[in-house]
Amino acid sequence: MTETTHVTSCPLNCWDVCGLKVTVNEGKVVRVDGDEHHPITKGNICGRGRMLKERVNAKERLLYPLKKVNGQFVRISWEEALDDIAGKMRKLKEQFGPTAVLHSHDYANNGLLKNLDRRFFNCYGGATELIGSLCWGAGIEAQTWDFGNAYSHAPEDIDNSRHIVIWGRNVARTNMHLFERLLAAKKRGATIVVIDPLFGPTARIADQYVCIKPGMDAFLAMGIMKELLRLGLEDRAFIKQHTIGFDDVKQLLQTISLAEIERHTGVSRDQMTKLARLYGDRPTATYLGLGMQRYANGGNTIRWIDALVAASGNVGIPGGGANFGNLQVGECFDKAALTLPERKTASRTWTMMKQGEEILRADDPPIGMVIVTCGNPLAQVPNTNLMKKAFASIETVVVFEQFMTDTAAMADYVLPVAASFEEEDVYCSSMYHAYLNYGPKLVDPPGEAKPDLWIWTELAKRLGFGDDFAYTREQFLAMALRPLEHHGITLKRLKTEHRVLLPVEPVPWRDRRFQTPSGKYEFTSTIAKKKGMDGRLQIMYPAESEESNPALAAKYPYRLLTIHPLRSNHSQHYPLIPALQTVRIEVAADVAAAKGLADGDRARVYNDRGSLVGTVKVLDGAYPGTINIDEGQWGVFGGPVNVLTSDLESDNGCGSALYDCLVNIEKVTSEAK
Ligand SMILES: Nc1nc2c(c(=O)[nH]1)N[C@H]1C(S)=C(S)[C@@H](COP(=O)(O)OP(=O)(O)OC[C@H]3O[C@@H](n4cnc5c(=O)[nH]c(N)nc54)[C@H](O)[C@@H]3O)O[C@H]1N2
Ligand SMILES: Nc1nc2c(c(=O)[nH]1)N[C@H]1C(S)=C(S)[C@@H](COP(=O)(O)OP(=O)(O)OC[C@H]3O[C@@H](n4cnc5c(=O)[nH]c(N)nc54)[C@H](O)[C@@H]3O)O[C@H]1N2
Ligand code: SF4
Ligand SMILES: [Mo]
Repeated sequence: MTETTHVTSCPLNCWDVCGLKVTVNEGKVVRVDGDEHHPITKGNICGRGRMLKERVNAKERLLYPLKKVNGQFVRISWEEALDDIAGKMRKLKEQFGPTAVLHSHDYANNGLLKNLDRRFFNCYGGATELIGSLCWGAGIEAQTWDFGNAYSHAPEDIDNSRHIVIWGRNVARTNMHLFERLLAAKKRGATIVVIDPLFGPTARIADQYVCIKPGMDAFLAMGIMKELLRLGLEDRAFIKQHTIGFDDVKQLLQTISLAEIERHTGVSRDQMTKLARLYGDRPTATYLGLGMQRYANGGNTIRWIDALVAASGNVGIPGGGANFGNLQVGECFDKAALTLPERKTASRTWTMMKQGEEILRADDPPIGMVIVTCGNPLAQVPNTNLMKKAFASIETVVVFEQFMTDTAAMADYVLPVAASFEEEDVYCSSMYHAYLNYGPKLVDPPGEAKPDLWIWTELAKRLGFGDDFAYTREQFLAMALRPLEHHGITLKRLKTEHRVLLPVEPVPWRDRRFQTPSGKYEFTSTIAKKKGMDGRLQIMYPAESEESNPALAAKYPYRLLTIHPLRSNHSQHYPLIPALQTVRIEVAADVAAAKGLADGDRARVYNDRGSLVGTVKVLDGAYPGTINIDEGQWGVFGGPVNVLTSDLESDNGCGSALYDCLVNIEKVTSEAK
């Protein structure tokens, strides 16, 4: 048979949503390359995308439905698996109502049809659902309070920026096509600033690197704002005509001195003055990452950075923006047509962060079953030891998976699902660019693995709402794309052109019409006030810090970051890359000196929640007292790092505090076998 090459999309949860070219031979994926015709990603892809070939072909793929009997998995038929699960769901609903079933999920796959999970649970009558986000929840809510929504500028708009501030985004590692644009911007003379506690490859290309104490970015924004006002560089016309609450900001700024801010952030007054001049010399673009909002004060931090961008007149102008997420992309589709929210009759919601605690506490009704899709919560949700206890307490754990992850290993039923290139879908993300990529089905799933949608359909039939799933994938896609028809965007066009640009505003808020209740940019938030909160910007510290909890800081003096791995998308690539299968503990130079640690030493990192052993690597240029362990490691390889992290929610209730974590570290001289 001859090879054929097809244009498709990377489905992984990532800023970039690259266009791919996938070569197939004899029903197998034999090569994954970049699609040079994709307008944003232009043929360049990362190793994680390239390794989708190894992932789909891996010998470790799950091939058959499994049921745990006396602690061991045994192969069962799909009939038996589906009948058992549907039977238990029916019983739970009769006895307790539909919220006795928990749907635990994340966003492992950017396919639009992955939203059909919600259709299933809505038609079932509801379920206990998870709200908020481990990933970016604090920042999205913060921007919703400030602007009324979270919108970013189009990638090309960076060409209009005089200065570019990369604030807590690990661009070289997580957002490679923004990194390419940064290199080009630097070449044409734009200034690049990187604000991050860790000195990495993005900082290496910066004109100014600001090494900040973790969790203290709001203070830096305050310091820059104080200098901006002292130098008279604020945009008075914008503040006057298009904002509310600036007097509250000025008042609060008077209560804190630059000396205090220097002490809190580790950033010098000179650097703040320089940054104030740069923000005043418009247009300055700010690219916020997710780093500094994964703290108990994360929402307030993003709001202070937004406030700085707004006060300096960098909102709604080409080359500016407080670029965080781009929810315009997701708003293009008719998600209600896919998910049928009106079918829900009962509802209970918990935040993503608190699922462990809530499972253990729930009694009205208790959780009788959890169904896990597109996620690996026992590695990725904070406080793993609590999560394990919670999952162990549930009578029936069902996991739809491709691999035997830490979560699947705990399941009572594991249902094998299709992976990349094994099902038709369309792909986009509300993170960076606004292209929608078409992804045809290129190969069959191995063994008896099935698409998630097939499983929902079979369960729906058994539970009496099969009619709601009696549509083809194309029909479902057409439902979701309907609002785009009057822009000339149809599935047919997508199939021929491979990708289309969604109708989004490239320079959000250009018309100065904000989606807040007042229609203005809100330094003091009406939405927050309506929720019973103060609404003004605050002075706030991370929860695990010398300032908030000195006793804890005395016991656990080091700050633990757990950033995203370079070579893996969260936990997904670890089983494929032997070099990744150890825990690497990166420590700032002062930590190494204090604890007598050198590269290659074994060490144990611990706090009251858990402990982890790994191999030390000393970091250059990291903020003193900082330790990093990349997230995503599997239990069998010594992970996950979330045994150490806290399940606290962010200040605005919607995000995680994954990086708000104090630990101690000790050298390990002999390891128990
Ligand atoms: N290689 C790779 N790429 C990915 C992913 C992956 O798993 N692997 N995941 C994708 C997903 S789902 C997401 S959400 C994105 C995340 O994309 P990023 O936001 O770039 O990723 P993070 O790893 O969260 O890293 C954030 C950065 O914030 C810094 N940071 C931590 N705390 C602070 C702080 O208090 N202040 C400041 N200023 N900086 C801080 C960290 O040092 C790090 O450089 O990446 C996407 N891309
Ligand atoms: N400590 C720490 N923890 C973190 C983070 C951090 O920075 N530090 N980052 C957080 C962030 S930003 C995110 S987005 C989350 C990510 O959390 P998760 O999404 O839970 O992480 P993944 O490892 O990508 O796990 C996804 C699982 O879904 C499976 N999967 C892939 N495609 C499909 C599919 O089509 N159907 C089904 N049923 N399953 C599929 C994969 O095999 C994989 O096991 O992790 C969060 N956790
Ligand atoms: S993981 Fe991200 S950067 Fe890598 S190929 Fe996929 S979309 Fe592109
Ligand atoms: Mo994420």
